[in-house]
Amino acid sequence: MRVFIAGIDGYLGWPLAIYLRAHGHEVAGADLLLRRQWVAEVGSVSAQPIASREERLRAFHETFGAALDFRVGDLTDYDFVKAFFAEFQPEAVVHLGQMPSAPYSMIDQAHCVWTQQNNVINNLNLLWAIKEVAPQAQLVKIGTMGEYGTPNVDIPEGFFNVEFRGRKDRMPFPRQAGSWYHQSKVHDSHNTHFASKIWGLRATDIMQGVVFGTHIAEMGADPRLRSRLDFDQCFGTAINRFCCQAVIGHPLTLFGLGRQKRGFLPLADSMACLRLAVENPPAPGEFRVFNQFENAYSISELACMVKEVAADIGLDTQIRRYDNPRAEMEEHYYQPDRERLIELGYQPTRDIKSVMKQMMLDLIQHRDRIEAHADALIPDIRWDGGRKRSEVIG
Ligand code: USQ
Repeated sequence: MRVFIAGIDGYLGWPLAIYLRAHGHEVAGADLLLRRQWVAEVGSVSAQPIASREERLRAFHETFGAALDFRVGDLTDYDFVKAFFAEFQPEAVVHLGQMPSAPYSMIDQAHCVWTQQNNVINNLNLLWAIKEVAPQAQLVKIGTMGEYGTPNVDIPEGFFNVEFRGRKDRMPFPRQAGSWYHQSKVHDSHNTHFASKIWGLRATDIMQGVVFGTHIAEMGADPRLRSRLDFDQCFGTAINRFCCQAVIGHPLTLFGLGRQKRGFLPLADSMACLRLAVENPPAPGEFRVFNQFENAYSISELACMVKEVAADIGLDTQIRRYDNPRAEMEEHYYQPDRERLIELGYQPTRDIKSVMKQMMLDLIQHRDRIEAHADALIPDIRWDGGRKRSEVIG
């Protein structure tokens, strides 16, 4: 299948290009290389060194014996997107090309507005380009479990049956996002649903949990093929940050009570699920929603797992509570469904501790890079728009 990857240089986009090519698909993609700039802007680097675009392309060619059409371009530039689609004629478009950080979107007015402008407009451009150039192609859109928030009821996959004043309907489940970034994904969900309804587009909206991991088997041993791994307060996410903290002997940073629950999944599971979505498209006009995660865990449960795995490889780790820079519930009910991908064949990785161990073994080799940017580990971006470094509270 011809698969276009929007955001092909990112944490998910680059591994997906390798994974889909290794599984027989033809891949092309675009990226403006912004993730590299954002991480520098917040004073950090990828813990794993990553190759330049040119080196990545050379390594891809040598590994797969075929060139990769990876262009530097802006997805908010409609002419660029439309012309690329007209040439490549995608059968599936996987949209991973957005600003993905909740804290980054909360920095100030400019970061909030830029995030929503970039994310909402580039998704609209992909929808329009599919409609105008490749109307049979499926859009596989990365949304987030965070679109739902943490309601005090079970979370279905996108839709639920409602009975109100004696009448019944199947309706979108409420979205109650927790950051300007998560809000941008809510707008995308609404726009994508609307586009599939009016134009008969095929779309899968993936409500993905927090992804963790340093590599996938399909990358082999070539260091030029490996993925980035961030640990700063904006682009580093919970397990990735904890593993980086463990390898430099920094306390694991639980925010607030640490009893917040989220869905998590290894990078390899994310790749497998995206492939399942691509290879099993919905019918024309169908807008389907998949909740994509291996399992739900509390943040303190994960920190304890990281501490235990770190001990196995001789690392002594402390867990500390920091005052929470975010406005979020720290203790809540959390019961999201996760059936649709299982029905398509998803087999969740059960042994997530071995993924953590592999990560730490990979990261130990880059301890110096993390230590040199350890300042970026402590959050100071506050949900009220202010800046104040979090302190240890327990
Ligand atoms: N947290 C800590 N300590 C840390 C980092 C995070 O306690 O050092 C807590 C946060 O307070 C939050 C939870 O862990 O309650 C998750 O935070 P996160 O930074 O790992 O993830 P989040 O900001 O929710 O965003 C990430 C990705 C985003 C994706 C989302 C999926 O950056 O692109 O959409 O995960 S989800 O969380 O399901 O919304």
